[in-house]
Order: sequence, then C-alpha cells, then structure tokens
Amino acid sequence: MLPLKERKCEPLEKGKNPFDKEKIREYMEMLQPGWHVSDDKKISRKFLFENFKRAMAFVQEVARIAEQEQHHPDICISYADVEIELSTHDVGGLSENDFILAAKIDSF
Ligand code: H2B
Repeated sequence: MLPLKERKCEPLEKGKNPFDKEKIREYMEMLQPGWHVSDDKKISRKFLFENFKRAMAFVQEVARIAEQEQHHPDICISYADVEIELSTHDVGGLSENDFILAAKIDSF
C-alpha cells in the first residue's frame, strides 16, 4: 500500500458507508499528532503561524491541493491561526479521502 500522502482522493458514491471507529483508529495512526476526531464524523487540526501572511500562504496551498484532489476542507482563519476540518459530505462522515488530504497537509 502506498503511504497516505502519495495516494489520490477518489470520488465516492453517495450511500457508501463512512469509516467506523476501528477504521478511524487505524487511519489516525498514519497522521501526525495534532489531529482530533469529533463524533467519528470529522477530523480537525489547528496550525499556528507567526503572522497573517504566513497563515494565508498555508491556506492557499491547502486550497491548491484540495482542488487538485477534488476533496475540500472547511477552513477557519483567525488572524495567524488556521483550523482545518475534514469530513466527506458524500458519505456523511469520514472516508479515506479525509485522511489522504490530512496526510498531504501534514507533509507541507
Ligand atoms: N469534499 C468533501 N469534503 N466531501 C465530499 O464529499 C466531496 C468534496 N465530494 N469535494 C467531492 C467534491 C465530489 O463532489 C466530487 C465529484 O469528487
């Protein structure tokens, strides 16, 4: 199996099941520390920067990867702090796509 950051997000059919607790645990182990699971439905991580300009450069890079992968995070920017939230709308929870994008963001 390729490392997560080298995999590609794939479109998922609606109605496919989201990851269960066991799958979430397995995939969380492949991410950097700092990611949190909420309600088994989304993962999030806060990134803190020196200033607004650096935070925005990071957000632009996240946006570029998200468009490339066609998998889109929620992004909350508060001055120099950025929170990334990932969840797969098409399955109503977490899928491999969320963890692939998280691993790519971890590897910036
Ligand atoms: N982003 C997220 N976060 N969840 C999705 O289910 C999703 C997406 N679906 N980006 C993608 C687009 C889908 O509409 C396309 C066809 O791949």
